Amino acid sequence: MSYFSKKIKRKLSFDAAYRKFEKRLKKLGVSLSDHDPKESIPWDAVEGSYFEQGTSRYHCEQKITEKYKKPFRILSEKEVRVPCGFLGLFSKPEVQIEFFFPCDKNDEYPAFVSTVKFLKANDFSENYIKTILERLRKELPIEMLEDPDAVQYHVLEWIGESISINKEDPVPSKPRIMVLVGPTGVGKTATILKLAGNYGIGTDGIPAINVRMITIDPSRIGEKERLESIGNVMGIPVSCVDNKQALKKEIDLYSKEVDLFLIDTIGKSPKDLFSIDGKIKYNGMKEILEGCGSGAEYHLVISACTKTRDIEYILEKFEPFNYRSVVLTKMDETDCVGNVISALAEKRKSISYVTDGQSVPDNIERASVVRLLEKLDGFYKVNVEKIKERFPSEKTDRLR
Ligand SMILES: Nc1nc2c(ncn2[C@@H]2O[C@H](COP(=O)(O)OP(=O)(O)OP(=O)(O)O)[C@@H](O)[C@H]2O)c(=O)[nH]1
Ligand SMILES: [Mg+2]
Repeated sequence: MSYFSKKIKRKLSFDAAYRKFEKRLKKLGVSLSDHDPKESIPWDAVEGSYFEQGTSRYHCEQKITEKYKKPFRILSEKEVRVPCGFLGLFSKPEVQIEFFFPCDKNDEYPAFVSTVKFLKANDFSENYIKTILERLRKELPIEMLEDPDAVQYHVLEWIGESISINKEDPVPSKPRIMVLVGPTGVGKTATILKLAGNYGIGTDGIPAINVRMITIDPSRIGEKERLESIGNVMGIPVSCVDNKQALKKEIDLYSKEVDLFLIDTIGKSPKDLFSIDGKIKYNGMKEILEGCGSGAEYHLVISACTKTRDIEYILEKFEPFNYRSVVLTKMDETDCVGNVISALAEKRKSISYVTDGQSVPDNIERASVVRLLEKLDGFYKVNVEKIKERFPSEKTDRLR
């Protein structure tokens, strides 16, 4: 590409832009006082000017619109000669226009303003909002930016695409061993009981499978009794172990008859997970869990009410457990799930189950994109059926 045909793009100071515009108005015989006030440029809002070159003014306008997707105003237009032909010996005319973007925020497309409002209201992180706005600018044609419904649909579609759902193994290992780890009080034990109830009792005509619950926190006052008393009601046995060998022995002993082992663990603050030298301590819990063998699936339990920064911290600190996905609890206690969606998308983690209440075994379901999208304030303003078609649930039953 020759020097002359390269696009010239430079920023001028406000004063320079002002002087150029004033000159141009004079040339056209228009004084600032008789200039249409509706058309008048907010002088204090001129950011600096830019140049674009094309075969015609219309061509330049098209290029600017495509490139920046925001309103602009033209300051000047002139003809330039661009070298062409053999060795650039000839030249052809082109149009060069000088333009600027008014800083007035209200001049932004309403679609951008409403999208930011929607994402902020739903607690999405700053980074996530930036990424969505970038996609709006890059991927939607200008006509679509003027259609609020189309914009809202695409924003929801992109949010949906950023949610990753954990894929179940088509043929689950036998026995399947699920271990729930996570911070204190997030609902690990409650989730174990809900899973045990749904898999062990069977739902909606789906036959029950053999389930056994194991807690590795037998010393905790009341926790073992809680599991045992609810386990008794549901007819699901519970074992208690406190070391690696005992856990391995328990699994080996029942592995022929049990289809699913659900392992409840000790809740700990992520701050207590590591000693100063960075080694995992966690009261030896990781070591005890080695008794599950290498085929165990780890799921990290997180409350949906946690702040984005804390979620990111928890996701990171529990990484040594090599968890395959996240169980989101307490969805009933919050109306904002943007925090969770942002953090999980950023760390590329998938979700396996969501829970939404204290009732055992009812308040649990397999995670789905639509289940999370429906929690967003403003979801029902879009074409819900179209979103459901776009993100169909893989399974029709509740958990399997
Ligand atoms: N509202 C609501 N409460 C829940 C949900 N899941 C669990 N809980 C409640 O949260 C509280 C803590 O639940 P647990 O299951 O004891 O939490 P945990 O993670 O086992 O706690 P630790 O063992 O102490 O770490 C209990 O009162 C549960 O009933 C949920 O989805 N929604
Ligand atoms: Mg517990």
